[in-house]
Amino acid sequence: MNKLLAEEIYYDMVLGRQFELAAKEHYMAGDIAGFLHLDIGQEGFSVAAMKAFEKGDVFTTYREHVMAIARGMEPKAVMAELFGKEEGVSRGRGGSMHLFEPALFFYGGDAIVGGQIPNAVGCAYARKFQGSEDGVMVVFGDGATNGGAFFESLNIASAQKLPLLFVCENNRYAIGTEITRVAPFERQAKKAEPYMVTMEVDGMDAVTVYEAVREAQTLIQQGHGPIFLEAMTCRYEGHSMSDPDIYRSKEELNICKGKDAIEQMEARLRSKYGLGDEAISVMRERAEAAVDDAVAFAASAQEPAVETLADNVFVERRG
Ligand SMILES: Cc1ncc(C[n+]2csc(CCOP(=O)(O)OP(=O)(O)O)c2C)c(N)n1
Ligand SMILES: [Mg+2]
Repeated sequence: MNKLLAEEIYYDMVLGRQFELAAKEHYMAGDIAGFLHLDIGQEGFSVAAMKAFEKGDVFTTYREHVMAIARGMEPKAVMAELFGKEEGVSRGRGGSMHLFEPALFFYGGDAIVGGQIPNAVGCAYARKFQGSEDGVMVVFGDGATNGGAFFESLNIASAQKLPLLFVCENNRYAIGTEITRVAPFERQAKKAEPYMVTMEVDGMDAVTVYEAVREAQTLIQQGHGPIFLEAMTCRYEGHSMSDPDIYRSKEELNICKGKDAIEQMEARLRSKYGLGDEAISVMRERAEAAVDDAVAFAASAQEPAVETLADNVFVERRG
C-alpha cells in the first residue's frame, strides 16, 4: 500500500468515527429519529473494504454510514439523510438504514437482516449475463448467516459461478446474542466452505482487509466465481441507540479497543511513512471540520414538503 492510500484510509476512518460520534449526539438531542446503528470500532473494515472494491456493485447492511462515505457519498448528504431532510442522499425518506446512490453503485442499507444477500445474487447474475467484469460485493453480519436466504444464496452463487464476493463482518453479536449461542462455531466462513473458496482476515487491521478484498475482487474479475471473506471486527457501542449493551463485560470490550483500527493505522503512518504529529493533527482537524459542516448543513436543510410524503409509495387499490 502506498503512502497516499494509507493516508486516505486513515482520514476516512477518522472522518467515519467523528461522523458517528456526531450522529450519536444528535440522535440523543432528538434531531435524528428512527433507528441508528453506529459503526464505531468497525471503521477499519468498513473503510478498507470500500476502498479496495474498485468499481463493481455494493450491497450492505443497516450499519452503513461509514461504508457509504468511504464509497464516495458526501458526509453532508449522509447527515442530512439521518436528519430526514430533502437534501439527504435518499431525499430524507430512507434515513440511517437506507443510504442509496446508484451513481456510486451503492445500494444500501437494508433493514431486513440478510435481505441484501439474495438481492446481490440477483445483481451478480445480471452482471454475469451482461458480461461485466467488475464484480459485486455484499456485506452482512454474523447473525445474517443463520438465515435460510444466506444458504440459498451460497448455493445459487456457486452453482452459477457468479462474480460475487460474500463478506461477513463478524462482530460476534446479533443485537445481544453471542454468535456461539445460535451457531455451532464462531467463524462463519465454515458455513461457506462446501460451496466456495473462503478467506479469513483481522477486520481490525485496515491494511489486511484492503489487501484481502483487492485479491478477492481480482480473482472474481478473472472468472474465479464467488468467494467468501470473513472479517473479525468489534463494535464498541450497543447494537443500536436503544441497546443498553449490558450483555458484554468491560474486559471484553477493552480487549477490542486495544486493537483499535484507527490507532493501528496511525502507528503505521508514523513508523512506515514517517508522518509526524503535525501531519496527523491536520488530517484529524480536516475530518472534524467536515463533520461540523455536515451537521450545520443537515440542521439548516429543508424538510420534505408535506404534499410529497406519499411520492414513491405504492398503493394497492381494491374494488
Ligand atoms: C429478518 C430480520 N430478523 C430480525 C431482525 C431484527 N434484527 C435487526 S439487527 C439484528 C441482528 C443482526 O446481527 P448481525 O447480522 O450480526 O449484524 P450486526 O448488527 O452485528 O452488524 C436483528 C436480529 C431484522 N431486522 N430482520
Ligand atoms: Mg453481528
